[in-house]
Amino acid sequence: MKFSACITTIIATLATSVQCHSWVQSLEVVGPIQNVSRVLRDPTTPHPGLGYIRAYPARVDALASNTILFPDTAFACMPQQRTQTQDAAFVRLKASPGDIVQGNYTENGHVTLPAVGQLSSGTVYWYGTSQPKVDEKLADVMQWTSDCTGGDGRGCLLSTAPFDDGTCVEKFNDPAGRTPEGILRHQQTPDGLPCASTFTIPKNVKAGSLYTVYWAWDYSEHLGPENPDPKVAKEWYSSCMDIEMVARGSQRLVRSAKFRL
Ligand SMILES: *[C@@H]1O[C@H](CO)[C@@H](O)[C@H](O)[C@H]1NC(C)=O
Ligand SMILES: CC(=O)N[C@H]1CO[C@H](CO)[C@@H](O)[C@@H]1O
Repeated sequence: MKFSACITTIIATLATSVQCHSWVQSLEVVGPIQNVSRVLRDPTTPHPGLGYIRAYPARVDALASNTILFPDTAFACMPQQRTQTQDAAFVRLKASPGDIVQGNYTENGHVTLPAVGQLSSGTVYWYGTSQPKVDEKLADVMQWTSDCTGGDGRGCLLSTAPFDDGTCVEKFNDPAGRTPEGILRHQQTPDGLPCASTFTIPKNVKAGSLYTVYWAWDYSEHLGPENPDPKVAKEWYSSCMDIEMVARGSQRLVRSAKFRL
């Protein structure tokens, strides 16, 4: 294989695992009354109106990607994202209770390169809580439900979406090995397009607080049907982020305030 975004490794359990990567590159309020510009932003520099994950390393880098092979025992966040820390330039999103937020992440070939026997590029889960833990476990988070009563009740499942949003494609030079669908998308958007999904911040989150959001991507099925044995490696990825909750109508919305009246 001439090129792959992924590196195939054999890990201790004798399961073949492909180390891929993706992470939440930016967050943006897209509703319900925001003026949605939907302009594609260069992810290597911060932009007004966009928010970023915890401790974003100020550049596009695999340092931002967190691979989870054993979701039953793993932390929800990578070490540098376990506390509510933020890069000075790549700031937190500001949003209000009830806002619809869009998160973007690059497909990095996980949609358009079938070379690894891909069955599905998997599912993305967005979870939210006002009571995050430094040692948050992914398995505890995954018990949260959309009615917010699941597991220990500290958080909610905000949204579930296919990783492949039907349009995303990375920029590539050589179409060899790409899926026909990937080649088609690339013809339509030669500069590439990130994958995106949205979630709604619950209306009862308090203005003035930090609301924590966990993005978890289950990519386990790309090699075939998922093995339920917790001792067999899976393939998940996560990003952890905080959103600064501000009252609606506050001056965060300089660029769109007139559309919110
Ligand atoms: C996020 O992704 C969507 C869908 O690809 C795109 O329309 C939007 O412009 C992207 N946002 C940023 C900030 O790049
Ligand atoms: C519909 C609408 O008002 N769109 C505006 C959103 O903001 C951009 C950038 O400020 C304007 O160019 C659009 O006209």
